[in-house]
Amino acid sequence: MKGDLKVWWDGKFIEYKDAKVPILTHSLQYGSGIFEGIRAYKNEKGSAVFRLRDHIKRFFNTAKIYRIDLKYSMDEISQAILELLRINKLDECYIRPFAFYRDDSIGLSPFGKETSIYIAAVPFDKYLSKSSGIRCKTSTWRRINSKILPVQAKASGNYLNSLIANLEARSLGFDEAIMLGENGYVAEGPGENIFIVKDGALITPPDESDILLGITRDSIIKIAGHLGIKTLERNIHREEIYVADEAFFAGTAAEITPISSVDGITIGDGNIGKITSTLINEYMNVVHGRNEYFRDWLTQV
Ligand code: PY5
Repeated sequence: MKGDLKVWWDGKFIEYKDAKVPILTHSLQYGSGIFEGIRAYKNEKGSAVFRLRDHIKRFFNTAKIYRIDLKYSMDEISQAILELLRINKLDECYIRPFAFYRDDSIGLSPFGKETSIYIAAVPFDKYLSKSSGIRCKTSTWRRINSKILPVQAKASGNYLNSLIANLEARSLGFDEAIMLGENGYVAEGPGENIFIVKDGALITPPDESDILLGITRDSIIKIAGHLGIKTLERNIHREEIYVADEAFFAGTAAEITPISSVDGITIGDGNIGKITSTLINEYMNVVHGRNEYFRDWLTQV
């Protein structure tokens, strides 16, 4: 399937199968890649990329943190993404811009070494969703924090912390992990932000809780506000999820994924709650261009 796709690689469109790196590539050895995850959705005029500018801004911020010179402007990368979707004739897809140190010497320091960027776009359906909601486990692994790594940077290395938590949860028969921060409060999922619903309002961990400030999280807070649903950004105790009325994950890949149980405890009555389903419905309206109010979030392909 990917064999028929083209990717953008340092300014050129090439075949997916020709996009290869040496096995000793620095970013493969040491996790020094940086990336974004973006989705495009169909709408009545064709398709559009959701919150492209915000994702590109975060990509450039991550690059700055890791001293990667992207060599292209934000506008050039954005145009490359749109052109890639047109060339591959993709409407609904997942877009992965990735920058990395392509040096293949053994040394750890990438200082001053050459970098490359690629952009891949692939068809991608639901990430975690099951019609019934997912079963989560509180991880025994803590979420990384700002004393250890830049949590606002979307860097490959951060995802080993995500992966170890996900592997633990999956090997015990759960669908996904929930990670606590250093202080014991709820932080986020391995690749998703988390929300709970209590007494008609949303509660989500705040910026200070060392989460990745997700673009979906921000979209949900704004969409909920527009629907008259309040969001409190505050620390969440682990046990607050157990007694929440509803809970869900939010992320580009996960979109809005309802959580039906945590650590074997059923959330609410175990069915997808009213606020969660209202938000899923409105989020889908927004990304598919059926909500005029949030139309600026879409960049037409
Ligand atoms: N927290 C973490 C650790 C994430 O990796 C992600 C996104 C989010 C929160 C949500 O951020 P956003 O809403 O900006 O996407 N994860 C990626 C995604 O594309 C990768 C998942 C495999 O959703």
